[in-house]
Amino acid sequence: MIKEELEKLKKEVLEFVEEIRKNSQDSIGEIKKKINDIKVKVFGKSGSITTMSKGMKDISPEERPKVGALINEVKNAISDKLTSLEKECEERELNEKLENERIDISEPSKGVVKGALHPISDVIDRLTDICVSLGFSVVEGPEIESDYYNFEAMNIPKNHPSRDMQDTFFINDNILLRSQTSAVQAREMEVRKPPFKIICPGKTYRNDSDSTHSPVFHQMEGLVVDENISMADLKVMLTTLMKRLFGEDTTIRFRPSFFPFTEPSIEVDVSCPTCHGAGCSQCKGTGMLELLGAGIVNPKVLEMSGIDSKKYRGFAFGFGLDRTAMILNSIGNIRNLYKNDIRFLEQMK
Ligand code: FA5
Repeated sequence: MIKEELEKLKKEVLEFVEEIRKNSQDSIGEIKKKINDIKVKVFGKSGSITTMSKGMKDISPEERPKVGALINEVKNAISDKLTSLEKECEERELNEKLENERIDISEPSKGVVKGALHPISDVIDRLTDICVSLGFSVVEGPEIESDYYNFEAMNIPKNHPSRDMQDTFFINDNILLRSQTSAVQAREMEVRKPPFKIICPGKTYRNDSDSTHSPVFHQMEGLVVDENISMADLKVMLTTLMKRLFGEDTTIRFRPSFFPFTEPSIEVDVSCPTCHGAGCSQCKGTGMLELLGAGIVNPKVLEMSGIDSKKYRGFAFGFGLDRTAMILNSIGNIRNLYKNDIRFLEQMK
C-alpha cells in the first residue's frame, strides 16, 4: 500500500518537474516558486514524505526496514530531481544575466564630459610656469590689506591725488581691499635680501564696472631687485614674457606712463592676437591692446622697505590677468568671466 503511494508520489513529482522543464515561458522567479511549493508539499511539516516517515511506527517491525529503505529511495530520487532542476534554473539565470548585461564594445561611445580650467586660472598657470622657468619665486599676499602696504609704502601718501587712479574699497581708514598686487612689493622687500625675483598672482578690487573693468579682477605683480638693474632688463623680461605667452610673432609697444612707485614708468601694449595688428572689434581698430603697467622701482620705495637704493635697483610690472584671458580667448566682455555660465566656459576649453 505505502509502496504504491510512494511510487505514485515519485511519478507525480518527476512528471511535474518535466512539465516545468518543458514550459520554457515560465520566468526564473516562477520556476523557483514552483520548486519551493513541491518541497513544502513533499518534505514540509505535513508533506507526504514527512507524514509517511511518521507512519513508520505503525508498520510491523519486519516490514519497517524495507519501507524505510523505499521511503529513502523515493526521497532521494525526488531530491535529486529537484536539485538538478534548481541547478538548471541557476544556469539559466546566469545566462540571462550575462545576456542582459552584455557590453557591446562596438557601440559608439557617448563621450566623456571633461572639465577644464577657468580662463583666468589657465592664464595664472601659464604665466606662473613661464616666470618660474625664468627664475621667479611665487608669493602670496593678503586681499584685505592695510593702507600702508597698498598705498603709503608704494609712495602714495594719504590724501595724495594719485590715489584717484584706483577707486578703492575702504573697510575703515586703515584697512582696504587691495587695489593692486603691488601691495606685496613692500611686504616682500621687508623680509627678503636682494637679489630676488618674485611674482604674486591674485585677486584685486576696485570700484570699477564696465565691459573691460570688473570690481573684482586679477593681477600678477612681478618684482626683481638686484644690482645694476636697468630699463633694458625690464624690456627684455617683458618681451620674453609676452612672446612666450602670445607667440613669437607678437609686437610689443612700450609707452611712457606714470606710477608713483616706479620711475620711469611705462605701459605695455601687445599686438592684437585676433587681427595681428590690422585692427578689429576686439582692439577697437587700434591693432594693439593695453595689458600692463611697469617701471623701475622708485628708490623711495626701496628705502622705505629697508633696501639700500644706492646699491640695489629694481624693476616691477603688474599684469591685468582678466585682460590677458580676454585677449587670449577673444572675450569681448569681462563680465563673462564671472557669470559661471557653463555654456560660455565650455567654449574656452
Ligand atoms: C597698477 O595696478 C599697477 N600696480 C601696475 C604696476 C605694477 C605698475 C608694478 C608698475 C609697476 P593699473 O591701474 O594700470 O596699474 O592696472 C594694471 C592692469 O590691471 C591694467 O592694465 C588692467 O589690465 C588691469 N585692471 C585695472 N583695473 C581693472 C579692473 N577694474 N578690471 C579688470 N582689470 C583691471
